[in-house]
Amino acid sequence: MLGGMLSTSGRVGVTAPRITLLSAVVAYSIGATPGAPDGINMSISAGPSTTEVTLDWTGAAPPFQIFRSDAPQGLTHENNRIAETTEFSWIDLPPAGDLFFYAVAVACVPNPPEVCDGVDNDCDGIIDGPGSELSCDVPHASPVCFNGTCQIGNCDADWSDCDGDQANGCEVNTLFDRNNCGACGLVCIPGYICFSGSCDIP
Ligand SMILES: [Ca+2]
Ligand SMILES: [Ca+2]
Repeated sequence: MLGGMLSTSGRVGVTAPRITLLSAVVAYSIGATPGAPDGINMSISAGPSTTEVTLDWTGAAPPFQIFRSDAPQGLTHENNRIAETTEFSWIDLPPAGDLFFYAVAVACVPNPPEVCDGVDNDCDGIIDGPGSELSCDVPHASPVCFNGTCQIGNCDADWSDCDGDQANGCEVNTLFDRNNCGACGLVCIPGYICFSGSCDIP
């Protein structure tokens, strides 16, 4: 994934070489869609010195950010960023005696505010974080941001989503819609109108 997206894959856990032989154990891939490949394939190896590890990767376009943490959770948080490079390789000198996880990601380009679009706009490591739903315009509803799209959270009072279409929000006013009078699908018989949510004589 290119552009401003925090694109993280090739996450590999490795035991610091002073303790055991290098063991690349797990590769993670997350991004806008968890599990989706982002085009970066990273490998990790011991050396060149006995205390160093070398990361190599292919795919995507620089600049890249390098992350290191002793836990896979939150690996790509900015606090774990150890370097930025335009190369496709990085030699790291990790502290001794721990298991480390590495990630290489396409560098995030900050473009706040955070909006609901599947992109980490403010580069805080959280895609579509709290507040991103404020960018949504979902008619007659309080919006939520889900999987990068604006969706209906709750309909406003007296409005309903009768067609299941998130894009037009809660499109029916059930107080006055004779095809959805009081609730979706409640149709007034011919000659009646819908008034205050009840079918009534005109
Ligand atoms: Ca976003
Ligand atoms: Ca709808």
